[in-house]
Order: sequence, then structure tokens, then C-alpha cells
Amino acid sequence: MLDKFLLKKSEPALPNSLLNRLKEARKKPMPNHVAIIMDGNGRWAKQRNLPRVAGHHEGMKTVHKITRFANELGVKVLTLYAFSTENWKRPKFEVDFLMKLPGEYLTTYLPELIEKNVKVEMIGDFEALPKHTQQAIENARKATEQNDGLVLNFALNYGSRLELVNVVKHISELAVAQQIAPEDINEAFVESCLMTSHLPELDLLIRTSGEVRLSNFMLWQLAYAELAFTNVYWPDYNEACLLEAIEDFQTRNRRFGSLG
Ligand code: V07
Repeated sequence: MLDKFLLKKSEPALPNSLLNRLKEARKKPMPNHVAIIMDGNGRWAKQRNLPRVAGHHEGMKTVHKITRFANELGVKVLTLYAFSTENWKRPKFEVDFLMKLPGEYLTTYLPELIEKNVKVEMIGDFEALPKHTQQAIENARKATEQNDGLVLNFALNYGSRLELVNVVKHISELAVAQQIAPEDINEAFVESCLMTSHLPELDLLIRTSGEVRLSNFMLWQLAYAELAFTNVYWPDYNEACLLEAIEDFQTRNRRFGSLG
């Protein structure tokens, strides 16, 4: 009788064909750092005559599915664009709903993230988030800071131009205080001022839902990343979709500007 409350919600097992492809992919060079623009939640909902927020909620479930699979693939860092600095312009109702998702996500999934050795991190303007959102994230950060498996990095209230403006401000303050000279400023130095300075180089960017643009996401970090676009709406994105993007990545010849 109590079983159905005590048992974990069981998810369908992955088909053997997919598990075999996963095994093969693991033998080849894996992107260390994958970032995803999780687009198409609103359109997914509209297609079903549901409110936009139903799409966001379904998208949250996809976050977990994809996090778990990225972990199994051996990806080191998964950066997910959850909320941009521009998203504040959406209706208040929608923004309020979105700001509750980190709390809901972590209430549901934090135990499994801990069990799977996942480390939760965030990039973006943390201070401008509602207090309850800050608390949920801070709690997850603390609870997972000792973990050394997959880094699940949420870009929340993040914008790349704002990030770069803050780097320029920081460097000019150092210069005014005569702590650095112009000749000390190089790519490595700028890199060290970014919110991603502690993370490995971005290897692969995926954007769902058919839009082919970067939308102010990780512009510096994308310099040599491979790009993958799919028409699939984020709530429909699944393990097979991610595996396909990884397999495609593994066929590419990355030259970083040289002839290789
Ligand atoms: C959000 C679900 C995914 C699709 C894109 C928009 C809606 C998970 C989080 C989250 C964030 C931080 C954290 C834990 C979970 C989230 C927002 C929106 C704002 F520590 N999904 N998700 N945050 N969506």
C-alpha cells in the first residue's frame, strides 16, 4: 500500500540500441563542456493549447532527463540557458512562474543529483534573483560542492554582453588602481575574469526549436565551439537527440583556426 509513495517514480529504461550507441560514443573524444539554449517551450505548449508555463514546466523535466544522460556520457560540464537578462521583459506572471522552477526542480531532483555525484553551479547575476530562488540555488550549491562528477551549470539571469561589460569594468578598475598595466591584458587575462573561468573550454553549443542565433549567450566562450541546431522543441528533446548531437560532434575535425 505504501509502496507507491516509497518507491522512486520509475522512468522507462533506455532501449538497448541507444545504450549500445552510448557505449560506442564513450570510446571517442567526448565534448568536455556542452551548453544548451533550451528553446521552444512556449511553442510546444501552444501546439497543445496549453498555457506557456505548462511548456516551461515540461521543459524542467527534460532538464533532468538530459542531465542524467550527459552524466552517463561522461560530459564534464553541462551549461543550460534557463533565464536571460532579457527575460525580465516577459509578463510578470510568467517571470514569477519561472523563478519558482529552480526551487521546484531542486525539491524534486536534488537527492538524485547528490546520489549521482553532480555538482550544481550557476552563472549570471545571482543578486538580482528573488530571495526564494537564491535560497534554493544556494542550498543546492552547498549540498553538492564536494561532488566531483558532472557540473550542472545553470545560466540564470545571464547575458553575455553584460558579462563582458563587467569584465571591462573590473579590468579598468584594476588599471586605475595601477594593479595592472595595459600590456598585462591578453586573452588569458580576459578569460580569467569571465564567470566561466573555472570551467573547461566550451566545446559544443546546442540550440533547440529551429532558431539559428546565439541570443547573447556565451559569445566569448563560443569562439571555437561546434554548433548544433535542431528543430525539436525543448520539452520533446531526449537522450536520442543529445546522443545524435554528440555523435555528429565526434565526426567533426576541430582545427581551432589551424590546418590540423
Ligand atoms: C527553467 C525549464 C527548462 C526550460 C527553459 C525555461 C524554463 C530548471 C531550472 C533550474 C535553475 C537553477 C537551478 C535548478 C534548476 C530552471 C528556470 C527555468 C528559471 F539551480 N529548469 N528551469 N530555471 N525552465
